[in-house]
Amino acid sequence: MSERGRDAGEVSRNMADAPVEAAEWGLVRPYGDDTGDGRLQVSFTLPIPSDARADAAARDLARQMRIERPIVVHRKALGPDFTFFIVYGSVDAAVDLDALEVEERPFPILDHREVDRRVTAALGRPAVVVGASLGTDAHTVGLDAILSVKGWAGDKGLESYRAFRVVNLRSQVRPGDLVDRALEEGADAVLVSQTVTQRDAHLHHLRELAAEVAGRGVSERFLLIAGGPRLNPAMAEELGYDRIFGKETTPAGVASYLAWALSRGREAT
Ligand code: B12
Repeated sequence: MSERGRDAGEVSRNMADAPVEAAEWGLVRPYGDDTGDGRLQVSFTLPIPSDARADAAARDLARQMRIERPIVVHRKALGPDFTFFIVYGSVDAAVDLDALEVEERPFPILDHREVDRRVTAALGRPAVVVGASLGTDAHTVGLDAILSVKGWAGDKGLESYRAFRVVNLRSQVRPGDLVDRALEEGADAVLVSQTVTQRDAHLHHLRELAAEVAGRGVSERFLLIAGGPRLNPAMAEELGYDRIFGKETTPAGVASYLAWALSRGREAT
């Protein structure tokens, strides 16, 4: 229930009322042809051949998802036994923007010079950052985007800061080996990347590392940070991490977080 005392569930089932209610109540619905008409498209794959029955199956699934008047606008065979669909339709669900809880970023985005100044003031030396792509995951591009000088989208990575000494262990690193190396290097922060989410492999690997760190009693020695395209920052506490970064993370965002987190409780400014 929002502060305005209205619940998105109270919205009329009559789609013709939707734009009016949206305007009056501050609710938003998907936009297709007109504001608030609730039109959207969804995509999915079904394990069936691409034929007329497949269209009917996709529409039926969409109706069960409360998508009204579903139309299959794209159907493509993925081999003989699977079919990919894009279905267009409309929903009467609405979002009450006032009722949403969104975490504000607790740290400011700093420029290079300020990151260098704060980390050096806090530690009296460069911070040691040890990074790896964990477990069976062979993807390194995301990790390199954050760590290497070349960075991401014109934003240089942590190696370009005076404030950080970066040790990049690359991919398929076992949790135990990562913790060994982090301790050997005197890491202030351990940064791990997870890209593959099949069968929740990413969660499994992240939990394994968190358990290894906790099991060895070294949780206080370094910050534990994870990143990847399908990770949600809200999962940090549940997974036992200090911070989690999602898709489109910038190196500056990570550097700023490190400057903030490493100087908390110390004379940094
Ligand atoms: C390149 C690539 C590969 C390359 C990787 C090469 C390399 N050295 O990294 C190769 C060919 C090896 C590969 C292999 C596989 N891949 Co691949 N791959 C991709 C691809 C095309 C691009 C990924 C990428 O580089 N993105 C660019 C980077 C910059 O983006 P990013 O990873 O999201 O990183 C950003 C953020 O997420 C964040 N971030 C990421 N890591 C970290 C870490 C920290 C600490 C922080 C702070 C932030 C952070 O910051 C980055 C910058 O913003 C994607 C599809 C796609 N278009 O995304 C598939 C994809 C990731 N791969 C996929 C799959 C399935 C595989 C394979 C399993 C295929 C197979 N059957 O063999 C294997 C996996 C092997 C393994 N054991 O891991 C799937 C994953 C599906 C899933 N969610 O599980 C994808 C999505 C393709 C698909 N649509 O199916 N892959």
